[in-house]
This record gives sequence, C-alpha cells and structure tokens, in this order.
Amino acid sequence: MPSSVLTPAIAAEIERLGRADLVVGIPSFRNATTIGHVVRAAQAGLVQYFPDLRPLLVNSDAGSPDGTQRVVAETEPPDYVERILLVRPTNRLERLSLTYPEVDGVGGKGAALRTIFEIAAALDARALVVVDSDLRSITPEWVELLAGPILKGGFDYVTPLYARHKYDGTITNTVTYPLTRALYGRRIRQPIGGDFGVSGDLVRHYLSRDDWTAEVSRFGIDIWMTTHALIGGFAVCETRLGAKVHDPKDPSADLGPMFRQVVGTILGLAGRHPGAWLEIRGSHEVPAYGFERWVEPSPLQVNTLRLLSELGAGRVTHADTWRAMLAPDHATAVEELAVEAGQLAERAARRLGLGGTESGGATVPTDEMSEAVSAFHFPDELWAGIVYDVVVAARFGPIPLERLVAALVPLYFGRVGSLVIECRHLDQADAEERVERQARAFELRKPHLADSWRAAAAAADREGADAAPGGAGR
Ligand SMILES: Nc1nc2c(ncn2[C@@H]2O[C@H](COP(=O)(O)OP(=O)(O)O)[C@@H](O)[C@H]2O)c(=O)[nH]1
Ligand SMILES: [Mg+2]
Repeated sequence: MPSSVLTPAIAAEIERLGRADLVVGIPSFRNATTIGHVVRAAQAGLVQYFPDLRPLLVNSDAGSPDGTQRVVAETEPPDYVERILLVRPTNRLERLSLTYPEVDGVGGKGAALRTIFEIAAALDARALVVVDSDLRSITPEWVELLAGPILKGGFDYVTPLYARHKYDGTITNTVTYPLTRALYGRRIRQPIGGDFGVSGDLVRHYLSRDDWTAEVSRFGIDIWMTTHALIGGFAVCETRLGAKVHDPKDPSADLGPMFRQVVGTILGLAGRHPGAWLEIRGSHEVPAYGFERWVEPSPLQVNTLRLLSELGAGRVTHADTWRAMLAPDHATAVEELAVEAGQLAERAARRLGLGGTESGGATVPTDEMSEAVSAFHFPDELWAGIVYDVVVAARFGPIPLERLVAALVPLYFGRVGSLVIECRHLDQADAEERVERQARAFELRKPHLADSWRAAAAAADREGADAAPGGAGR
C-alpha cells in the first residue's frame, strides 16, 4: 500500500483526539441531501448502544461542491442525541468532516475509506463501522448491528444482509456474490454492500497490504476489503440490517464504470492468490447476527431494452476480444446472443413506440419492456463459464485486464437483462432463489475453472522455461 497519505490538518486532528474506541466512517461525494440523516442516525447509534466507549464520527468527503461537508458541520451536534435519547455517555462524541487526499493521484470511495482506515488505526480503534452517505433506511441500530459482532462476538469483518429490490444490486448478484462464494467457499450475500464493520486488527491488515490500485481507490474498495478479510483468514459474519434504500441506479446507465472497477479488482485478487481458492469445493454459510426482519424494499425501474441493445452493440466493439478471452463455444454462443439481443430490442422499441432504446425506454415500466423481449435468455451455465474464462485470461492471457473487463461489460448488461426478464413475474423470495441457482451453477463448474487454471499455469511455465536463457535446453 502507498505510504501514509494523511495531510497535516488530519494529522493534527488525530493528535488532538488521541484515542477512539469505535469509529463510524462515512465516505461522501455530492450527498448534501441525504448525509444529514446518516450522520444523525450514526451519532444516535454510537451514544445509545456504546455509551461507555470513546466514539468518533468521520466524514471523508471528496470536496463536494454541493455543500455536503457544510451539512455535516450543521447537523445537530451530539448533545442533541443525548437530549432526545436521555443517555449520558461517559465520553463526548467527537465529529470530523474532512476532504480526503487522493491516493497516488486518484480519488474515489476507496481513497475516502483509506483516510478513514488511517485515522482509525492511528487512534487505535477497536472497531470501525463504515456506512454510505446516500442511505435512507439507516437507523441508529445499524451501528450496533455492525459493531456488535466485533466488540461482543470477536468477529473481524461484518457484512450486511439486507432486503434489496430484485432489480437492485446487479453487480453483486451476477458477479461478486456467486464468484466470491465459489472461489473462497463462503456464502457472503453482500460482499460489496457498502455498509461494513471492521475490527482494529483487520484495519491494520488492510493498511499493510501492498496491492492498492487505482481501482481500489474507486469502487474496487468493497470487494478488496471482503476478499482480503477472507484470504487473510479473518472471522467473517453477516448482520441483518433490514432494507437498503439508497439513491437508485439503472444498471445500463450508471453501472458500467463501477462494474469495471469492482470486477477488475476481484479478478486481480483471484490472479494473485490462487492458493486461497484453487482447492476449495462447495461453500458454507457464515454466521448471521441480528434479529430477523421482514421488509419490502422500494421498487426500482430498469431499462431492459437498453440492456439488450448494449449487448447487441457490444459485438461491434468487442467481438475480437470475446474470441480471444473466451472458450470457443462460449464466444460463439455469446455472439449469437448479442445478435439476437440487438434484434429483439430494436423490434420491441418499435412496437412500444419508442424512438431509440437509449432515452425513450425509461418512460415504459420495466415489466412491460421485459415482456416485449421475453424471448431473450442468457443461461446461468454460459454466464458462469464466461466469468471463469475471464478469471484465467486475466492471469495468463495476453490481453490487458482493463480491456478484458471492458469487453465483459456488455455481457454483464445482457446477463442482467436476462435476469430482469426472468424475474419479472417473481416475488422477492423467488427472485432470490434465481440468484441462488446461479450461485450453484458457479460452484458446479468450479472444477473446470481449477483445471483450466492449472493447464494455463503449466503452459505459462513451459513458455517461461523455453524463453529463459539456457532454459529447457531444446
Ligand atoms: N469520498 C468519496 N465518496 C464517494 C465517491 N464516489 C462515491 N462515494 C461514496 O460511496 C458511497 C457509495 O456510493 P454509491 O454511488 O451510493 O454506490 P452504490 O450504492 O454502491 O451504487 C456513497 O457514500 C458515496 O457518497 C467519491 O468519489 N469520493
Ligand atoms: Mg448507494
């Protein structure tokens, strides 16, 4: 990891504070409208559930032009919480809002968390809770639910379990959940949920890693945290938070860059740590903390037509890379799917009276759009096979990681489109079962992944030996 990035102003704050037991960290970028509630809920949680600890709340902001930091500064001070909750904590709750420094010239959510890690470590915190600043559904109890397993249960890493709408969390559902589960053998349903609890030991472990990339400084951070917790053998659990309600995103419009950062990071980690996953077969649950909750997450609209037309268009740009990075039968299947997706989307757009699939589609409800392209189907086994091909290609193939991941984006759009179509008539529980079925498909194919990895590694060894001066002597 790059050396300490703390600015003199942050170092001075650390000096002033001296120590903290429990830190809540909130990364932010243009969240003026929502962060006030997150700050109030976190403060209330710290005071209500941990009145005897030394608490600190840190907002690590990107220098947002919308006044995010001013909102934090002007949010009711901690004494407000004491008054409304009738609690008199042993130690005063401290609050900081700062502009985080970039890491090696790169800013983003990960760089914001990096500063939070440095502060928590410097203050010798026993536990760190991080929560997103666009949350609507956070309550004070979340602080207990995320820190409790660490402070009371001896866990090191607490991942969230929440009810998300069946069309939300598409990078999680299609890649990070099934791939993390199949690779490392743990069923962590939300490996990139954004709301985590981390022990002081694990924070120090993060700070001692030397694989902090530009992607980790952005949205690669969540999967980097989860994967290092698993690879490092830390005690991991889940915690039941209820619903995740936050700023909604439409996958085809908003999630391309995030997908590249997250998937680039998970592939890089798998490539560097084969010893942590090659032998693992099957998977098991991790312990879950907190009382059960039944909540209905708020609905979300997805532009199914645009997802399909992105897959169709992807063929024009990425067909060569698809052929180079995928097994021949997977490449053929994907090209056929791309042609079909493009045609179906175009015909449906005409039928629905939409000028183009890019803009007009958003006015038609998701289910109606999905009905219009319901013939489209991207099978689980093909998707799992593609992801595994890319795991191997990322480590042993000639194509740079960024190009591989960029070529995977339209396939992810197509895969999400197919899931949305299949889930259009399903309730939340049945949609969840679809995600489980896909995860089992990943597990079933895991032996193929291990075989092709070993074959590629042996071929690379032979080539290396041939290339080395005086190597194989042939
Ligand atoms: N400091 C900082 N925070 C960011 C940046 N981008 C996103 N975040 C924060 O990271 C969290 C998650 O971002 P969000 O866009 O909601 O992602 P999603 O919920 O995972 O789709 C939020 O608290 C954002 O404010 C950034 O560039 N800098
Ligand atoms: Mg969000």
